[in-house]
Amino acid sequence: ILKSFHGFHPAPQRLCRRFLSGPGDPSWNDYVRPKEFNFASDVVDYWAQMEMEGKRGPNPALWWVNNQGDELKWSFREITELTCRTANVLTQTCGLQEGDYLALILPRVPEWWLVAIGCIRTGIIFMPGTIQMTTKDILYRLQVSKAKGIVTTDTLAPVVDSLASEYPGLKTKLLVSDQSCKGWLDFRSLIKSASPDHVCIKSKTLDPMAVFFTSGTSGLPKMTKHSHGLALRSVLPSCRKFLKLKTSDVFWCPSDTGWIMSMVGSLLEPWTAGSTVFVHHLTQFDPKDMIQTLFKYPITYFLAAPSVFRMILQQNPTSLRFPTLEHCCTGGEALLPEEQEQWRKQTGILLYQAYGQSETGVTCGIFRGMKIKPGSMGKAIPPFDIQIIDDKGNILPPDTEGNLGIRIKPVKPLGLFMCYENDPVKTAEVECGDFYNTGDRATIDAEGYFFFLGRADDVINASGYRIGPSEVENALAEHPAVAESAVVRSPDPIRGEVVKAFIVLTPKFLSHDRDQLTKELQQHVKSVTAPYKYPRKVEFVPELPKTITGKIKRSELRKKEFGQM
Ligand code: BCO
Repeated sequence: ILKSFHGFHPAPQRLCRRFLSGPGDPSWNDYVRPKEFNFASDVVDYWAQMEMEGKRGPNPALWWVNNQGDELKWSFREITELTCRTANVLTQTCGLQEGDYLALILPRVPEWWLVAIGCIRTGIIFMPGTIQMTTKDILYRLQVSKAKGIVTTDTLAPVVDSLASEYPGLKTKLLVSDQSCKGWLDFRSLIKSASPDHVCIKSKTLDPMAVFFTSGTSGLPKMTKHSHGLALRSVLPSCRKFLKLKTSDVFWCPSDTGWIMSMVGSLLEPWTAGSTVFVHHLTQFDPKDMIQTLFKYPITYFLAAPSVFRMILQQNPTSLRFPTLEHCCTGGEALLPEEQEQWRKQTGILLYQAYGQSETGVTCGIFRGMKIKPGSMGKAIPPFDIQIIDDKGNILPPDTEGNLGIRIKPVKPLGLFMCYENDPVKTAEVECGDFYNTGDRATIDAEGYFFFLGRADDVINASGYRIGPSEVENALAEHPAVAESAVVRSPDPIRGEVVKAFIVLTPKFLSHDRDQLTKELQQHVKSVTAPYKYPRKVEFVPELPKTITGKIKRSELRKKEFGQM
């Protein structure tokens, strides 16, 4: 569909010219806060312009492959044109407007990038979600956000249709598939006929851009709302120094498109630098596939959760000396110093740690070239001022355990989430004095390096997924065998932590085969909520420890798991 390239209206791009090209402007620093910013016009279109002026090499902006031998390469000029077309589909064909919510539930297909940038061009707030979601997860997200539109695949389209009576608010349903589906608009054919002429909105930096759902100790996932500031943060000098990406880099972040890690690692960071985003559309995670990919393609930069690195190492292949790989970065869960060392020994490449949350994006990390301290997740990345605080928000001295806090007063830094949408109580709960309390326990040393210790609450971090115990307990409660349950984290050599369920059986099931029942309950959880949350460990118990008021003492069970009792 890219026969001509004519509809591109380049924005003035003064902002990006000041930093993205040349040695940079000294007045461009981590604390500047331009009133307006839009990643599509300020970054994507900037690189498209550079391509037109012959100032960017021939490497693609997006390089997509799958296991069936399909391959696709798009330049920034093509991305600009296709996302202008997408913007027109979203607004003209679908009638969506700035400020409307759109659920974006796609696997790693190129259209994910088109819809995300198309939304940014139009001010439609997109909500990435994993394709592992089940009926209930999707219904909840639609209802709580009052989404006007959804983009998904033919696998999930029937699920969405089955929700029509419970959620009649969908104005538009876009299908990304080679097949058609009744009642759904065919995205692929629509962008072919849509006009490439589109004028990007002039978004204010603090206007909303995207929402990520994130789990907490209690209740259902919260809508973590981010402004365009999340994208602008990638342009700030410290973020550029953190990864030190070049236009010639080929960047691979295999994280699921539903998570902020994918947004940062497969879109914002590499495209800000004019690098190539590499995407391997794996339908099922397989570390052997990953090794092959790292050998086969000229990937220079690899960002993934620690579990991915562990699973690759566990394959014990003859060689892990990847021909083009230069830099590896990991985040999303804790990494042990031994694992870091093992990766270095086997690949010859240092494994740099970073830390972030759905609320914070990239927060701290080992900057490229900076001294690595084993087990440390690095230093604060400005404009974030990170401190270790007590429960009242007082700053604690070095080497003292406390909560990892990000200063929000007097000014909330760019890149930090705006709020939990429609939930002022939960938003206020995470404010602690002058800080946002991440809920993570850590220490800082005298040189400003942070060391992660664990969650302060009951949230489970299993192979980089944040899982709320009550989400799993609610799923278990729907099974007739479960009288009550308590879900906690439990250590695991590969996934760091896994979900463990302590279950009290209903009398009818007491005589059932326990192994059989374990499998049945695991399958049940996989079917009622996103499968990554299922309890990999199950223990049947006669009763659960409780307080005198009847509240389950998850902490007691957790401590037992970690041998602390
Ligand atoms: O292990 P099982 O086979 O019993 O079950 C697995 C899957 O097979 C299964 N499953 C997956 N998709 C399914 C499905 N079942 C039914 N229908 C589907 N559509 O469910 C279980 C899913 O668990 P998993 O995803 O943990 O398993 P897997 O495949 O072993 O993947 C391993 C990892 C390491 C690749 C995966 O856990 C992963 O990607 N982890 C990283 C998550 C991540 O990116 N986190 C970052 C969050 S953002 C952040 O932290 C902020 C940083 C700035």
